[in-house]
Amino acid sequence: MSVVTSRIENNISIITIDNPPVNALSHAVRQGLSDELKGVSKNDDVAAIIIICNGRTFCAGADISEFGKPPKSPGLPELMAEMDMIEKPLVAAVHGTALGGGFELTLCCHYRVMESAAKVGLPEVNLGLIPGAGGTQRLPRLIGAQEALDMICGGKPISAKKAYEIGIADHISKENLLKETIKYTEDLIKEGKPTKRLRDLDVVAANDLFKEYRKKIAHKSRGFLAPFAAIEAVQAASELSFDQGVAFEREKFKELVSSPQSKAQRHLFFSERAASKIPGIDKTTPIRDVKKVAIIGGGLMGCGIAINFLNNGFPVTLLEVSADAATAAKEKIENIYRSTIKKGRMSEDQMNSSMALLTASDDYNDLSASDLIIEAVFEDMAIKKQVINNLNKVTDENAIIATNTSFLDINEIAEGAAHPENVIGLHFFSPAHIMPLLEIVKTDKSDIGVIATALKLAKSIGKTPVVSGVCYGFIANRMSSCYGREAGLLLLEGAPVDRIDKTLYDFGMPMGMFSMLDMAGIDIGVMAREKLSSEEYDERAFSVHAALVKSGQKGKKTGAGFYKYNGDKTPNQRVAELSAEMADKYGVKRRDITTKEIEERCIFALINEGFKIVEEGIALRASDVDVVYTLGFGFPRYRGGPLHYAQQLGFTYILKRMKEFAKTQGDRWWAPSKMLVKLAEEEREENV
Ligand code: T1G
Repeated sequence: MSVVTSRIENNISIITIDNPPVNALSHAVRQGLSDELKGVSKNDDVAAIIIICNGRTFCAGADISEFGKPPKSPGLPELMAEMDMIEKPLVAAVHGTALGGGFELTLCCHYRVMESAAKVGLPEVNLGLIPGAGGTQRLPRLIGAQEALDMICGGKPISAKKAYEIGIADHISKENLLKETIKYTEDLIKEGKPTKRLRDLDVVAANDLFKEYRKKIAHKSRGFLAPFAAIEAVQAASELSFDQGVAFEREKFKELVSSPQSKAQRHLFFSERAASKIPGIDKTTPIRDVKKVAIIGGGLMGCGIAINFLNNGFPVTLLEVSADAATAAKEKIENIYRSTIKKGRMSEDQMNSSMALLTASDDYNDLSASDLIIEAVFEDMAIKKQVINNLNKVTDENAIIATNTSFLDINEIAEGAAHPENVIGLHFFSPAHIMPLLEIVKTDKSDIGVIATALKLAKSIGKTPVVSGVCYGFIANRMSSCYGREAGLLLLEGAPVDRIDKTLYDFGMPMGMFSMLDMAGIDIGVMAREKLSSEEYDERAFSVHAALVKSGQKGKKTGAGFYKYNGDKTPNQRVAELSAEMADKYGVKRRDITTKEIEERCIFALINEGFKIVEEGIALRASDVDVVYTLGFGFPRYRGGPLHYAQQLGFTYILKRMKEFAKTQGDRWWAPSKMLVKLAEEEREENV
């Protein structure tokens, strides 16, 4: 059955694309469209043409799985050049999300009818690309260069309402998209409306727009190639002819599609979707019906977690130790909403409808009707066990009990539950209502249906889930502690704190290790390590941290930590003194350290631990580790995550450098993971 079919109704040809799951513009679709369009444009019984899609969405873009393979004609640019020759009115009927090449297909049409809930967008920058089928040339001709840059460099879809306001949509359908598009097209024919080819229009661009735009995105797009290439392409649209501009765009696209950055970002696109594919879970796995949610603990995390559910329509009961504390927690949530409204990210109505779903309580009996209870109390095993004990008295065998613990052993927590099979870890990242990652930690006894329910819930609150086994720190924090260990040792070895941070920032991390510790609070890690034995972590590496906290310098919240925060942010001189003192105490040799060593010691520690996590079965696959570290700690997406980056850099090289580090550091932390050794061997065999 062809993925593209057509029929004629009242001298209008209706071409239908049917290529599940998202009508990606695969070769079969492009060929089918080309054939159908050639046929109808010559057919005298056809006065106008509608392009529509079956299924849940209009074309969601080029078929990303075809990238990197030999191109098969007709490519999208060829198809669109053919469409530009059509003399009959071409109308796109858009529902769902017309993205990338799908949106570009609509721009090749002369008119666009959108369903009121539909969206259009050019997300190519999220894949390390720019629109490659004329989008950078047609869109600015339709809506002006400024609006076009916002859509292309931002990579975010816009609503049908906005699309209509800025001139992308010509008509919004309220009831039946096809019927209303046919009616709209009949009117076009009656009124003798012309074909409206965007290639014939000029681009409106203010002076200095492109120079100013480069400055505007400099911080957010730091290190990425595609957003700046997009600016060049739109600038070309304002300076060159249409055909020259399309040629310019094509060259830029070809450069990017074969770049390591785009390969890395496409890797993450598929990895984030693969992470939800869990052995033993399929469409037949029983999913529990979660309607009511309870959160225990109204601290920063508890409130953030509650907001995720409130924003997605779940009634939430927030339990605290007293009525006053419960009221204070409710006020905390309201304050978070108010600051979100101030940033223009939500309306007063949205806040009110979310707040209407919130009940604050200090009585465990109020949780008895909850289907999911998430504890976010103080990070102390005894306190968490007490919570489980209390829950045993008020919940039944249907309630899922989740813990937000970052480090504690969830198997141990589950032991105290009346139904251990219902216990799972839901590890959110602070700020919990903003960070997209959710680690779903399965215990030895977690029921498969509970895991499947958690996966579905994650998506319903807009999170990207990754399943982890139980170990100290699960995936993200376990890797982060290794990265932090090397940064701490480098400090003792003589590397200044701001140089370590700048090196990691220049690598692409959102901020250096010590800046991040100051922001989160140095005391959190210090308290967590107090429960560890000296075998479990390197005391030397965190000795400066402990000394700072002991002297009350806990980070930004106390005005001083690794940096001083008195107006501007400057390195805390006390840190340099403490580093020397601790180096002396632990007999750590001080020396000049290269930027390269700083970067590789920290990043390779991440990589080695990541492979250990996979080989131990804590993570199901290497790409899960990449998803965790890019979404959880901002590892630069244009490097694809620590393990994808390792592959691009070369496993053999990493192993060689780790051996050199072992010579100076000892092999306590630099013994290579078996998986890394195996991958290096395979790499050498491939390169023979
Ligand atoms: N190509 C191939 N497969 C795709 C795909 C695509 N464009 N989009 C989605 N899939 C698969 C996805 O891997 C998953 O597969 C299934 O469809 C459901 O996706 C020339 C060069 C459309 C908003 O970047 O944003 O056009 O895991 O789980 O949550 O200028 O998919 O089931 O096997 O994400 O409902 C530009 C990418 C391409 C859009 C739907 N387009 N897709 O979200 O479902 S480049 C994009 C999405 C381009 C042109 C350029 C989302 C979605 P599986 P899903 P969803």
